[in-house]
Amino acid sequence: MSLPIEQLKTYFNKHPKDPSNKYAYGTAGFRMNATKLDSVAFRVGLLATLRSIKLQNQTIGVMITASHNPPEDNGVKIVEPMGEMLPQAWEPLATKLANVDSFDEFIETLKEIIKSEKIDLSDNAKGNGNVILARDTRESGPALLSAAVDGVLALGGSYKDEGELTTPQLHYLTRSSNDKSFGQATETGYYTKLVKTIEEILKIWSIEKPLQITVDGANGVGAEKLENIKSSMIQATVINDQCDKPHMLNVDCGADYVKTNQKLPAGISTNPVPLKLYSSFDGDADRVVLYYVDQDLKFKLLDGDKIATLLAGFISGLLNQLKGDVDLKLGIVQTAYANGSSTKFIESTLNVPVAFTSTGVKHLHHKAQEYDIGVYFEANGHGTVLFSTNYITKLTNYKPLNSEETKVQKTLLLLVDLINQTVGDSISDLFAVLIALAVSKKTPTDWDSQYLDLPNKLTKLIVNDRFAFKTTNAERQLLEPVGLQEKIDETVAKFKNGRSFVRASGTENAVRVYAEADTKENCELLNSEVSEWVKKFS
Ligand code: 16G
Ligand code: ZN
Repeated sequence: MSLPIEQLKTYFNKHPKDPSNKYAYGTAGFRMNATKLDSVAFRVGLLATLRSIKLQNQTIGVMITASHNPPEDNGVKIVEPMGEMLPQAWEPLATKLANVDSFDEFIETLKEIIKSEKIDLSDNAKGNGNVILARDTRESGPALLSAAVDGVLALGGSYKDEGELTTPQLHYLTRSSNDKSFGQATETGYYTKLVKTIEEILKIWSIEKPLQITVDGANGVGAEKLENIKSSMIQATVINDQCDKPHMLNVDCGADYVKTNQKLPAGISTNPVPLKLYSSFDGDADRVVLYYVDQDLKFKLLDGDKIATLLAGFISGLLNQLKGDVDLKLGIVQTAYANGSSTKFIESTLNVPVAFTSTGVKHLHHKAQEYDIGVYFEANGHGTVLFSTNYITKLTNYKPLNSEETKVQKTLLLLVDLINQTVGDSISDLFAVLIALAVSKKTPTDWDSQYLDLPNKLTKLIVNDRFAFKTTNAERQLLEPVGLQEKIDETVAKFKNGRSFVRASGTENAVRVYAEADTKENCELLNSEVSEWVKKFS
């Protein structure tokens, strides 16, 4: 097959690009106001098809979502055959293809990609590409999904429209379409695998009380999908579940709202039950945070850092119960946003090494793959636990010394099926947390009291040029504007337990300023002093 020029032209003209729009494949794909995304979705569909042809027609995923962004935004991103993010080397290709204006430049760019990536269009014995697509509940979703489908058809590829799914479900389906051992490649297959695993673990530990939780579904796709997890052992009550009202998506609710504002979402805020555990998903259900109110109705957040420490502590506790030889490397991956107290707790109490990466799941995910058990979570609740092949082999071959060890061994192996191995997943992370609490007989308060978060404040500044802010050391220090880091260091030194960093957002035209210190007043003061320096240097 050579490029079907006439066919490409017809589709190209159907999805015109406004020359004044500029696009960049950012931290999580293209994301912006949905009205500007039609031409981008078409081109991403096309690029996903090329990626599939390059990878011998393995299935590639395309997800239409803007996660926790407001309802009027949308986005589009590509998922690799094993459920990972698009390799970084392809991001500039996506950006270039999204930005060309004329049809001639478009064809020129396609030819360049085909040449530089050594894509053999003539070898189409297996097909002309295979793409599976899904979307969240946004109003703009169906049209953008059709535009992406046109991208697949323009190259004569095959596609499957999975309709509304959570982002992690699309990752699951992409992976299981290529890797049969991962699970049945249907939405039902996703639920069956999860429910079966949860029930097995509960049975091993003779837990008879169903797992109970109230979940704020952000009025998004996660709310709808959670309802499909049906089991006598799971009692999930979903609130903010109006997925048929897309204008309410993420409005006054959802994981990002709760984490950013450090307060209860709509639907719970007026009548929280003290000491009861609650949870919030984000708009595409790849982030989860939990929380409760204490006896004095004070809000207590259990964010991504707390989830990481709970799960790492749970897994290492189980491993320690095996007295035979299981030498497995456990590590936690965090970003600069991780609360300083969590890092200290992990290193000095859990005795687990911590690695830092830049913000964005792709960075954390790759780092986590260096361990046998790689626990990664962003403070915002996005993360998962990755288990290596070595982990599975060692534990499968382990000879338990007694019945207690058999329970531990089985549980450790079942965790691989419980926790989504492709990407952070609100649903599976939530159940991993509930199981860790149930098996280790911990209350939300026990979990929360492992360490006390340092007061922290995150603010956003609009600057002339956010690209002038260049960071190093996992975004914890600034290289440019030259001289600004020295000022931040001098300011931080004035505060007890002070820490602050400044980074350009990867999803918004802004710079973010983070500060933590011993008291609420001090972290606010530190944040505002650093912000003043940022303004002076921009
Ligand atoms: C994206 C990232 C998220 C990160 C956020 C940071 C993925 C799938 N999502 O939403 O992990 O925390 O960007 O946004 O990687 P920022 O760069 O605007 O601060
Ligand atoms: Zn999300």
